Amino acid sequence: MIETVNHMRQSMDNYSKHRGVINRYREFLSVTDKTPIITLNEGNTPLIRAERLSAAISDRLDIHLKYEGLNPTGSFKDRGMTMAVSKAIEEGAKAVMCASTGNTAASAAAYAGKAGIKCVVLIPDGAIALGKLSQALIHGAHVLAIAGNFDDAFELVVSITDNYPITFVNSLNPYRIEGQTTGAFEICDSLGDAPDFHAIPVGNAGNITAYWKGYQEYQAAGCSESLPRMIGFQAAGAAPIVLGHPVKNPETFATAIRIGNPASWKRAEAAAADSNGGIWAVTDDEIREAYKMLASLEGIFVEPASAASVAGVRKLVAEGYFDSVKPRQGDRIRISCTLTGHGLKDPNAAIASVEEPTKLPADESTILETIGL
Ligand code: AN7
Repeated sequence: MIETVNHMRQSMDNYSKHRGVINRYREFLSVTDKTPIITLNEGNTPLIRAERLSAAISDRLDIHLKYEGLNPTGSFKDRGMTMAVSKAIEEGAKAVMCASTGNTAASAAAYAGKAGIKCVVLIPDGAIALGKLSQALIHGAHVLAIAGNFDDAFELVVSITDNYPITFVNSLNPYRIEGQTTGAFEICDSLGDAPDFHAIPVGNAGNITAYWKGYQEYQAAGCSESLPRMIGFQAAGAAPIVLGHPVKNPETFATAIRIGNPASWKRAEAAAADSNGGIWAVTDDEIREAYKMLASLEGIFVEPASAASVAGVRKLVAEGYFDSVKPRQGDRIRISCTLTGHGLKDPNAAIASVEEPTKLPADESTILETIGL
């Protein structure tokens, strides 16, 4: 009985504690008492110490995984969308619009639904993961699949939202970036300071921009002491920043980051340069290997784009990048990796990366023989 009561008290406590990133970090965000807060209780995602993964990659690394797939719509986009939609409502908007490789669409659709306004999303036809498409549709967005890629969709949305009364909620909307700074705040709160390095996938380059801004603001406010070196990773077939020019027909199985002309290109380069980090490309094979390692070694199922951060850390280890680095504290280099989206977003990518299930008759002895018992 007492145990039950204690358990109930504890869960009520948890219930009241986290009410989304705006409530938790409001002094860092452009909100006032008048801002209506549209939240799905995003944020507060776990930072998971990845002992088995670290051991498999390098005994000099202490890797921490920020599992953003546990946000309400299954990706980091919710941190920015709560801000963008709350501010849109404050400003009297009746509709929001975005271009998307899938996750922004899913998040915008959910928050617009919660706010009771219209949502229009432009997606590249046939090039977004099934889970994301299902989300945008079930939340009631007007989903337009265009004959073109993300970059084409993005240009159209910029032009339409510039000229018509519909609020732009891609990450060039400054409130999106503001909301996404909270990922960095949470990591500092979990670790007690910033890590030595922060690894992150780069697509449209909003998130690396936001994390770097967040780390700097937290340090300036006296909430953390240090700054991490930002290390970003693009897919090799969609690596405009690494190549130094836009990619006309970007290709990668990590469809979330299949982007050839990132909107926050310059700010991503600045984050890498100013933090003494960098931006590199990882191949689809390297991404796929990291994707499987996360699932099998840590029990964490991410979508392919998310695994680019871990693939990148592995690649830099192989190149000796960390060899001359001294850990700021302790004897291992502390790295946080943003795992941007949940693996269930893209079940087809998982199925395509593994063996088919073994088909057997419903017969015990055959089963025992097959599993070696
Ligand atoms: C899982 O949804 O651009 O560098 O339209 O979904 O901030 O763009 C998604 C991007 C990484 C890259 N991982 O972040 C969109 C979209 C996942 C993503 C990225 C995305 P940015």
